[in-house]
Amino acid sequence: MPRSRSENKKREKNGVGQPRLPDPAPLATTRLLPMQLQVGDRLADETGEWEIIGRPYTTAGGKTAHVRVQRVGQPDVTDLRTWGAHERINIKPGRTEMKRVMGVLVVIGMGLWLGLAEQVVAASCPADSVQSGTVCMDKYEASVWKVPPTQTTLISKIKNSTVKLTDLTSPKAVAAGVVHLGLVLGDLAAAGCPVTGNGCVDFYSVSISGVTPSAFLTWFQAVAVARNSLKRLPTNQEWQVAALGTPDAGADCNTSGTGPDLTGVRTNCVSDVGAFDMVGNVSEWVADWVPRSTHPCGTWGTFSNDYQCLVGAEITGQTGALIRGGDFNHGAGAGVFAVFGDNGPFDGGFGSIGFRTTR
Ligand SMILES: [Ca+2]
Ligand SMILES: [Ca+2]
Repeated sequence: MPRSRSENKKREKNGVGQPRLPDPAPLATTRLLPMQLQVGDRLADETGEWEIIGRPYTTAGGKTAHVRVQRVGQPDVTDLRTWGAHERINIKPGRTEMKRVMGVLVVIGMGLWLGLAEQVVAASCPADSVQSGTVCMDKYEASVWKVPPTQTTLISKIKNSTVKLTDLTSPKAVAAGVVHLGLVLGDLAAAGCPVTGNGCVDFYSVSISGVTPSAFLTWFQAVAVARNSLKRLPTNQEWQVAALGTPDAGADCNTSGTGPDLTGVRTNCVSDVGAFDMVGNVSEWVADWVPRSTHPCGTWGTFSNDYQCLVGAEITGQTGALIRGGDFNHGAGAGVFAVFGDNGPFDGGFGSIGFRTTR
């Protein structure tokens, strides 16, 4: 960091080569890297004053940093802030900032300066996901929940990826109308999230273990609930690289069952990066649209026994939306290469098609 003239003068007075202990950070504002932000820190901009409510994390190979914030005094107003990982952010002194300054003073007293302002903390994904290349991929197949807008704390936890199954199923949440959906045909639409996704605002996807993954949903419903959780569907490529290394159809993954297992119970059905159930259980919508494929399916030839249903092009009706991995009933045809382009984004009538999200 360039030094100011006055600081250089002070250094000269102290003698060249004598490292001078820096002044403690002023309390008016402090400039930090995004990854140094802590829950409770406050920042102000033209939209008002905001408090950090989640741990910062990075994407784009550590180049971009994100953190959840909540408007001070309005816990129902949250936002996701994004900066370049090396941008400096002005924060206002809060409880955590006082702690941070006290910590610095103690260090100075010991004759050490840790250079906290320059320290870069290792990037990490929220606990509901795994780092897969440049993205944080959900660890588990998605489950969809209706959460009424009165449940502001719960919604904040969903948006910052800290929600637990016990939060969603507590007597208080159930009494407030929180309900798990995507379990039978039509339940999402009946509850207010139509197959078009239009107006689907009180429904959220989460990545948690020990729960039936949601299905019976269209691509539009999937992207709407992902959006509401500040997430999205992975692209075909993002899904592929997160799936690599998952055992092929067999005992490890649910590929020869009668319905989906609870998320994460197949403890060996894990990919190289740590994502569960990317082979079998429920097939998974991904982001990409394609011309809707014709039948019969093709094959991968000697490369793989997985389904290869991305051939030809229907010229009437819906477009195609890609589905990956195969489901609980696909047997050997399930696998990390299994691909289906023969479903349109409105095909939401299946208990075997779900999704997972990323950010
Ligand atoms: Ca799956
Ligand atoms: Ca296979």
